[in-house]
Amino acid sequence: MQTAPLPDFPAGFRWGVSTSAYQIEGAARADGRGPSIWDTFAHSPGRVVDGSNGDVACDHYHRYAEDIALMAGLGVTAYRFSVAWPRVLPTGTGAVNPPGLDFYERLVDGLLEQGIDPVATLFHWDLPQPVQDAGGWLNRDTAHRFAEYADLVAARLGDRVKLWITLNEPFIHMSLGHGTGEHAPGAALLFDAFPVAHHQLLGHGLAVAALRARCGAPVAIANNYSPVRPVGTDPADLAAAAGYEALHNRLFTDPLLGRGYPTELGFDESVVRDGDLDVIAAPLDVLGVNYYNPTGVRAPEEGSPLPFELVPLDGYPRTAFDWPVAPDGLRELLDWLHRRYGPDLPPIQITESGCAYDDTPDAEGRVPDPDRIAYLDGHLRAVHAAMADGVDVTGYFVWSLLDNWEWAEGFTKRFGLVHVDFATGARTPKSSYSWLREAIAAARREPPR
Ligand code: GBH
Repeated sequence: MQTAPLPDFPAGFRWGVSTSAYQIEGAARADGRGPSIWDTFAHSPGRVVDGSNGDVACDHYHRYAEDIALMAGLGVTAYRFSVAWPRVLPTGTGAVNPPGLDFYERLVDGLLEQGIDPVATLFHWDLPQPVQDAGGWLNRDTAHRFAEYADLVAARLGDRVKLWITLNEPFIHMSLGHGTGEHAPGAALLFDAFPVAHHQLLGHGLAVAALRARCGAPVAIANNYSPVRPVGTDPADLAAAAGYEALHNRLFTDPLLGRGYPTELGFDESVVRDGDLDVIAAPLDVLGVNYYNPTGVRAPEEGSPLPFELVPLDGYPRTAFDWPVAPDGLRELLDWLHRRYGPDLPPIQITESGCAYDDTPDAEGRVPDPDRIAYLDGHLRAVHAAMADGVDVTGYFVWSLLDNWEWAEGFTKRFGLVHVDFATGARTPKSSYSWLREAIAAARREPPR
């Protein structure tokens, strides 16, 4: 598919792809890896739509060299992966498992050989099961265990990782993992899940301090955001939308950027101790923004357990996940962050942006995915427009390099630039891969003198 050339991005803009450990690595029992809450959850009947699990996934643990070659061919300047805590510390704490750290060292060194910046996320939801058995993120101790683990990884890789990301989407781990139970560990506490927010943030702040003591690499967190649009004009609809915005977009970011927790949500903050908010507000070098789509919100039906109702927004094409394709929402979101946090907002990198479609190889073995090309083209233009509005955005990572294991959706949602045949592990670059390769090459070309 042909698209008009993209506008110019500044030299040094980071072009990346993202993945996460449990979604691609497989090798669940190899080389001393311990179980995580996602192993337990996926192996429990009824939790994952197709009954699958991440035991094998993309077998990236064994095929990482091939995957680095795919990234080199794409021309990205950065790769965002996550370190599996239970690979490094099989019981979550205590004795390190050397082969686990060795794997990430081989990966990091392989990336550097290709001139690709390693960007390492320390927690992408795969908590060691023994840490969960001790209370998981409901227990304040987990914040300290996380910082110890961060310290250990930084001691080994701190001289080579170019950007650390402490947590991925703590909102989703709180809300789906502990609010509704759709994700591991499967707790359904609704608003009583607040301690999971606080302890993750505390763990983030303690990890930032540990990383700073170990190395000079910049530090970030990756939050998911969604611009909130009220559906309906009733004061009750507007209030529901404002509440959802506080919950989804501000609960984590307000305390990270020194404003404390939004009070209007009425959380029981008795787990917050003196000094915690200072730890949490440790300065960040980059704010990671994961963006998928805007959210429509209106007042709930009588008797609903939630103070809002999420409604599909009209007027947009939809992905295979039924999420609206709304590049305008990304500009709206970036402008909102810029307006709301002003000088307190660190430079932003879009740490995830992408879409799922039912991509299948054709008779010639090619995988045409024109909808993904349109998606990426639109979202890159939206980033550029936000930059012209004055928002400091320094990178964009596509979710994802590979089709992978999509949590509770199992293997039914394909987000990759590269198609994966899950029966054989065979990788086939899709047409979006070729499109992005050309876009990155054009952007990285020296501007004419
Ligand atoms: C991310 O989560 C994860 O970090 C990543 O692991 C995952 O594979 C990827 O995204 C794709 O899912 O109410 O229908 O508008 C994304 C969190 C939560 C974003 C639900 C989109 C929209 C739902 N998502 N949300 S809708």
